[in-house]
Amino acid sequence: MDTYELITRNAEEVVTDEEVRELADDPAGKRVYVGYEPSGVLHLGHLLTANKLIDLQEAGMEVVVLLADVHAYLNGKGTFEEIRDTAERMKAQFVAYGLDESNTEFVYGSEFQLDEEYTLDLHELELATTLNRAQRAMAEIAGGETAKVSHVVYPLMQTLDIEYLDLDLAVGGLDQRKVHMLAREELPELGYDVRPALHTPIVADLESGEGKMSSSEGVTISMEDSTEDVAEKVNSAFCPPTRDPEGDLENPVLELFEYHVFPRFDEIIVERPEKYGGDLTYEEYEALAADLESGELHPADAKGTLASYLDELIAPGREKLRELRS
Ligand code: IYR
Repeated sequence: MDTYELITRNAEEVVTDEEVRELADDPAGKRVYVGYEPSGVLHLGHLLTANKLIDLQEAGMEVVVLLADVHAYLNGKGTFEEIRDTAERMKAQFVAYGLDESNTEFVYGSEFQLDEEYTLDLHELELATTLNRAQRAMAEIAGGETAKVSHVVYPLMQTLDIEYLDLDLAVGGLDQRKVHMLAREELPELGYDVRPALHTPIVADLESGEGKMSSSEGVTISMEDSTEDVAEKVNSAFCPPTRDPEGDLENPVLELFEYHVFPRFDEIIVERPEKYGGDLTYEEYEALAADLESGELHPADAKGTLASYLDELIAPGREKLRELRS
């Protein structure tokens, strides 16, 4: 796979393609980041962007994980102390998942976001941005109808993070796109450069195939799940024998194979008894999806296989959590 392909595989959107191509021409030492509000346990939503970070490490880039403690505080996620404790646990789970500490820089937001220079830049951005503009940027993250002042400060700080962490590329789920668009507009106002962004898709809810999979609503898989929990959740997932179900529906089982399993394993083996045709081996997502559509691969076999690979991916993080709690 060439570097541009590796950088952009499974991305839903890059802004702009031209800027990302330029990065792909000379990726060594370029700094990329994702920021996460610390929350209890890692779930598949966090792991989707973490997979992208692993791709970018493989492409030779330097990865920064921002443990966005101040952002979580602004978003009402608890006392500052609670958030810091959660961030520690979150970091340990990322490391267990494969973001090795020797080539990943973990930064707490509070390490630089409370400095005088940052604060004065923030106030300058507050002056330069209308309330309406900042609120629109947050539409898919938090705030809504009852937004607090903190919710409009939040995207302006996320904008400044890109400059203060000296980044070349910002990565996030598609729900971060409006903040990244705001950053593209506002950074030049302060005399700073515009940076490209890369957005990962939002995976559909496991049970319904609709909307988005999240920890707050519907079913997701997290590092707290046992092997049996994973098997049960995947087993009750929506999995029609097509990659493109009608209307707004998605096939979440195929999405999980595409975004979570294939990027992390060289080959996928579906174990089947001889009388049902014996084992199937796949090196590429496309081949598996095609077999599900043609009927060669039964949804039940696809689910069983998905559950065991997902279980393998979360096992080290689950172990780490147990250790931290004992
Ligand atoms: N807005 C993110 C958290 C976050 C991301 C980045 I990139 C930052 O610089 C700061 C915060 C979320 O919704 O989780």
